[in-house]
Amino acid sequence: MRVLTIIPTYNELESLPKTLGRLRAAVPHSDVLVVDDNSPDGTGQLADEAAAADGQVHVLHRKGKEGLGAAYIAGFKWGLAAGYDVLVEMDADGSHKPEQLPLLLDAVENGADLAMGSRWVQGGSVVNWPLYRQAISRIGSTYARIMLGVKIKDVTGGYRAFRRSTLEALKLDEVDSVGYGFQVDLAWRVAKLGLRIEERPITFVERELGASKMSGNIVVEAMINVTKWGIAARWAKLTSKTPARAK
Ligand SMILES: Nc1nc2c(ncn2[C@@H]2O[C@H](COP(=O)(O)OP(=O)(O)OP(=O)(O)O)[C@@H](O)[C@H]2O)c(=O)[nH]1
Ligand SMILES: [Mg+2]
Repeated sequence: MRVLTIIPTYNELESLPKTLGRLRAAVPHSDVLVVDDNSPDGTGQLADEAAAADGQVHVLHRKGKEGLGAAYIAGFKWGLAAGYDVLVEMDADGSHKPEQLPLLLDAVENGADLAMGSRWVQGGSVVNWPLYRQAISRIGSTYARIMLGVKIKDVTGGYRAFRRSTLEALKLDEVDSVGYGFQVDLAWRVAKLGLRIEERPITFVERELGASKMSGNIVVEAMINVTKWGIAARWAKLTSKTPARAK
């Protein structure tokens, strides 16, 4: 299977070279697409240099910071057009260990339509992640699981491998949420299609270098959307079960 690992970047000058190096060593058959939003720190240039030195590394330059979701959508479209069979989401900051990517790729090879790296299944863990971030993640995931009625334990996680056909089945142009909301949105869309989602335990490592792009807004957006989607799904179920009145 032809694999493309998509790494969105915004000011990841320090982290990106390490992540790229580890990824190329751990999974040499995966091509890489860095999607940079014109990072002021020159991450895009650095990615260009990496691409010039390594034919399996590609770069997609975007005009400005439009959020993680928009960067991934652009990356997915690029990868689908280029004919890849599996498209991977991976953060640049080292939180997603490239050495664990084979776990996700194996799951897809064995039939999963979407393999998700999970901190909150047995065997999953977090390293150096502040307690308040763990709490937000756990509470957010649990809320989404209950509200949306999905079985996924780590629904906000961003280490994922999509089978090509899964992304083709999604209406990517309709996805407009950003941040964690984007990750939940995609998982929810895949779940609604009835496709096979499998979680694999990962060790999530807090970023060592560079600054976080996480914000309170991102969390609030995700919570509001999950609430809306959950209510809409319940409403749809309710109205579809109402028996048609005899004429
Ligand atoms: N292209 C692009 N990449 C982004 C944008 N926002 C975040 N990213 C990248 O998405 C990945 C995840 O962002 P992070 O800042 O690590 O967000 P996080 O993992 O939720 O938070 P921390 O790890 O705590 O900083 C990183 O590789 C970022 O550089 C964006 O607007 N555009
Ligand atoms: Mg991060």
